[in-house]
Amino acid sequence: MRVVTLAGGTGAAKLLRGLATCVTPRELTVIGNTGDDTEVWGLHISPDLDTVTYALAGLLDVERGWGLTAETFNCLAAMAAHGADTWFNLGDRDLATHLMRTRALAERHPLSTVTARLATDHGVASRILPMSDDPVRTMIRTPGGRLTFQEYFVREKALVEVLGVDYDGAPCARPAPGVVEAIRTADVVIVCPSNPVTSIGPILAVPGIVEALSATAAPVVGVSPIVGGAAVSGPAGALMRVRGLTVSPLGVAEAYAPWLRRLLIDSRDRACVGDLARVGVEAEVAEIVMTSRAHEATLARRVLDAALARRAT
Ligand code: FO1
Repeated sequence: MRVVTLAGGTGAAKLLRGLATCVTPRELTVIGNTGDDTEVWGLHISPDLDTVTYALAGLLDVERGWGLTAETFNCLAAMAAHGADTWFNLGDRDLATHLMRTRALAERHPLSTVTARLATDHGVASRILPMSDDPVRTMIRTPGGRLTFQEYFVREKALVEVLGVDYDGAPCARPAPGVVEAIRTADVVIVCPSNPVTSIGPILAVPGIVEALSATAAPVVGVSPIVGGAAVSGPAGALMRVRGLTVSPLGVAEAYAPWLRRLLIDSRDRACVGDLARVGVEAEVAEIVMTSRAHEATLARRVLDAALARRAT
């Protein structure tokens, strides 16, 4: 069964770990957000691709939701002594990933090739594809000017007022090799519980991806990142509001309609079932906040069952 997922970083990692227990690794494809990519100390960082890679390799720091487990930060301390910016915490072993990626990109290898190589190096058999090899950057408009996503999220701790969100470069970006074909030939497409505006939004902004999602015969099923009127993690609420979306599973469904067929929502949001039906999305009520590894696997199974039940009808 070919399972294709659209994924951000931290929010997606748990569901992907669960899916890895349900499907053969080679049958799992992850299409990852690169709108969060940034440059630090001259290095190209792809936070969401790395989070997904580390999660599937069993190496993700589970507490933080990013970076490697049992990490040290000696280089960061040394850079601070040089007076360098150190608000973006790069771990010592994580740096090897960024060094490898930056060198390969400088040698003109596309990001998709580099990402595949890094996945293999970490022992990940699943396919991890960046949404595009072309640069797309999520920019946050604030009263003080535009910030990159990492400046907004990490440096400013998502505390500044947001006036709007742009996906710089998206109109000219092409889907990375394999992205459209993976969606077209999938048996199931899953939208992970990631931020609809800054994690999934940039993927959808790449011309050709929404068209592929609309055309695929595979059921497209999502898991809501919003539970009880707030994001499970991160600043999705504020960013959804600025895009005119209600901070509820309905707002998530509206962001993905008309190609989303079914959305798993939390039992606390049971009252939204009728609203979702009105925008053409079937709701499936479940316990969607993943609190343990066992829960990740249970929810992943539930998502696959929801998709396959739909296929049978
Ligand atoms: N998130 C933080 O909140 N603080 C950090 O210092 C930080 C460093 C970092 C380094 C490498 C990496 O791959 C991710 C990192 N993240 C950090 C996570 C990242 O900012 C976001 O979680 C994603 O971009 C959103 O999905």
